[in-house]
Amino acid sequence: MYTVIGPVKSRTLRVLWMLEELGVDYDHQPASPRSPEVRALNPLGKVPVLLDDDHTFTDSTAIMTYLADKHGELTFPAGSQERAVQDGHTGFLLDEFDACLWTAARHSFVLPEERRVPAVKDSLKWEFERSQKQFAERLGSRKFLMGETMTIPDIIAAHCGGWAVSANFPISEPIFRDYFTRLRSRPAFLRAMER
Ligand SMILES: N[C@@H](CCC(=O)N[C@@H](CS)C(=O)NCC(=O)O)C(=O)O
Repeated sequence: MYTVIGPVKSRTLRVLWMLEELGVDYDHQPASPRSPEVRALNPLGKVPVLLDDDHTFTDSTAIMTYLADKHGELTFPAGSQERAVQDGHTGFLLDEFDACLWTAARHSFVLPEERRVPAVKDSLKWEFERSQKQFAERLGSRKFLMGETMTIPDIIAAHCGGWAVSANFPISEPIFRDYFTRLRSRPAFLRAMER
């Protein structure tokens, strides 16, 4: 039995969504980032954390990769050429979408107040718009980034789409908006959101 730790309104949603897609049983403890419960498992205080028997795993991408490999779904097999392409999409999304949104969050409410530089957000919004164009080129007319098969980077991209909307980052690419709206209407996503 898996236990997922972290609130739905965080990157924990990626793991909850994946487990719902896999149709696997799990417990969910919505402990807050930096809470004593989370720090006891991850000294950085970051979520998500996954408990699997005696093992503790951190980082949403590492956890999703573990689950996808273990269950043989939502990924191409390790060592395949498709997997290298898939991992390239994952890297792009972490560098260009996640990092941008996370830097904005740091300068809004994560860093100590005296260390925040709110003006950086204008530049990040510009970068995010540019990255959406690059995303649209990657996706083309495909259903998912890897074609007909939904994989880990689709979960990251669609999670970042919703994150961008709630952080007031403009969605400038209709292709990106249509894509993440479609993914976020999947029954597994809606079940994860109900947590
Ligand atoms: N790369 C990590 C980032 C984890 C992370 O920063 N999580 C946020 C919530 S979405 C957090 O716990 N922040 C608390 C902090 O940075 O102190 C992942 O993908 O899991």
